Amino acid sequence: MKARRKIKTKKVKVLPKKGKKVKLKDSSELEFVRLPYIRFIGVGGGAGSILDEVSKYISKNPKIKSKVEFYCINSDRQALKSLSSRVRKVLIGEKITGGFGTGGDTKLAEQIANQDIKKIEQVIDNRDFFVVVSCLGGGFSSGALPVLLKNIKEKKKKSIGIFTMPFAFEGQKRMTVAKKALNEAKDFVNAFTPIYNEKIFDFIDKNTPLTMAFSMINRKLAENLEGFLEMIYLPGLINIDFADLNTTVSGTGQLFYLYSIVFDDMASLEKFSESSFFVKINKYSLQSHEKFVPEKILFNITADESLKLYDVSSISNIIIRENPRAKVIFGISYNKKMKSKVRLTIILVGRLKEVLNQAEKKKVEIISQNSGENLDTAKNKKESNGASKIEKVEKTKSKKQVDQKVKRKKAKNKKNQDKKTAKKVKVKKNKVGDKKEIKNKTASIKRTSKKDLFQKPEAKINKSIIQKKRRTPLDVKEIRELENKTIEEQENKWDIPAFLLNNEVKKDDK
Ligand SMILES: Nc1nc2c(ncn2[C@@H]2O[C@H](COP(=O)(O)OP(=O)(O)OP(=O)(O)O)[C@@H](O)[C@H]2O)c(=O)[nH]1
Ligand SMILES: [Mg+2]
Repeated sequence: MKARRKIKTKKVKVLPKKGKKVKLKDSSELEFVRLPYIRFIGVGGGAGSILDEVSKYISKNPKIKSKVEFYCINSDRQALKSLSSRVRKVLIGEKITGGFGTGGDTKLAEQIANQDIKKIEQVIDNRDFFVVVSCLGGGFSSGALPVLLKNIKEKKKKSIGIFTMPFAFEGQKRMTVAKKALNEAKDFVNAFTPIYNEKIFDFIDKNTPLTMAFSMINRKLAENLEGFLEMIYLPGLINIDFADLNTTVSGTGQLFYLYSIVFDDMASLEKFSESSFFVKINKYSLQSHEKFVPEKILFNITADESLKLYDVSSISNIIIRENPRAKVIFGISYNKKMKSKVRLTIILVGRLKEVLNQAEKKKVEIISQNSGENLDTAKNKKESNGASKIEKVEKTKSKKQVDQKVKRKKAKNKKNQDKKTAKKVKVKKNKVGDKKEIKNKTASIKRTSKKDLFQKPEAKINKSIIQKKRRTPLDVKEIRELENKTIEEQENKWDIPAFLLNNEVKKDDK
């Protein structure tokens, strides 16, 4: 019998150590590719219920169910036991709480989370991207959350947070606990989204039982997350993948909003967007983004093959209208099952207007310190340019470069000047013949010119900043953030196709 020839396959590693090996159907070359997994981690009882609902939803979607994992961390054994086997359970602080909840004690939650840090570390081991869910206001959820997030950040992994805020009827104290936890947590996540439980009243009537109301909130979240996972994991005609997600969320403490909406047809999508897209979407969702400025937008359109370029263009225009200068990554997926329906999944990452304004103010201060101009001049200069905030960040950097260039030019001019003077001195030397005096002059000129040439212009700038005003750690942090942001922008990973930039496809032109 003939021996079967061995077919050689090439191993392609996307992320070396992570994920399970997945066999691709249509390529013998790329037979083994490791898919990066997104791991969901719920913190506390409410988050466990949410992940139970989300995992139920996802388990019905064979295309993505094997690509996500669900974990729940809690001190309450009973609450963990009530979850389905789709969610892996991690019991924390058993020795201290005896397997019960913390009874609203955030300090106790923090203490047991730190004591059981090894268990938490195991949950974040061997994955790089986490979606952390927590229902703020509760003891365990509010106290243990920062411990988990801090650990993720220290390990230089990425996380986005989905944090629910309590109902008004739960009392002021719970809201205060929730706000405090949110404030602590946001410095450790790349981006977070607050979900206002209270907003469910916009969707339910008076007779809806509480459990049903919670279930509705959780289901809404599950629908959005399903769209999000499909966008990341399913191949598209224009594909959005994990790397796009990574780029979109990079940064610290940003706000993000996630929506996945199915429209009956293109006409209803267009009708939806007749007035402001955000105002509409705000009404539609449990999230809230008054005063939110999206700086990065990742969106995907799923439709059947009849989707027209014009449709894509008009959807994009609707989205971009909110901030035409936002960076955009977009994808298109075909799905025969959609028939005339259109699904729009969108992630908006940005900051509140006032936060941006504060950052802007700080930038002007830094520029004025760098250039020695007074605040008003620096501000006027920036404003007269009429540049966008994103452009302004770039300008902060280019301003530095310009300063350096000017200094270099000055140094060069001085060198030339020195040479000329040296020549003149030489002539004089020949004429007068006073060798000693001339030698001293030349040496001193050479000394100063060398010193000038080798003195780094940046060093001068920094010195001047230090002399003018001692920078606080906050200043340093902000400067660092600015620099990171600029670098990110310069990576130029973003592609806005020409037809998306043409914002003027108006209805009347149709
Ligand atoms: N959206 C949503 N919110 C929930 C749900 N269950 C609880 N919550 C909210 O979450 C808050 C915190 O509740 P839990 O998560 O049960 O509290 P915990 O963190 O386990 O706190 P302790 O039991 O005190 O340690 C509540 O005040 C509710 O506002 C849920 O199923 N869905
Ligand atoms: Mg609990």
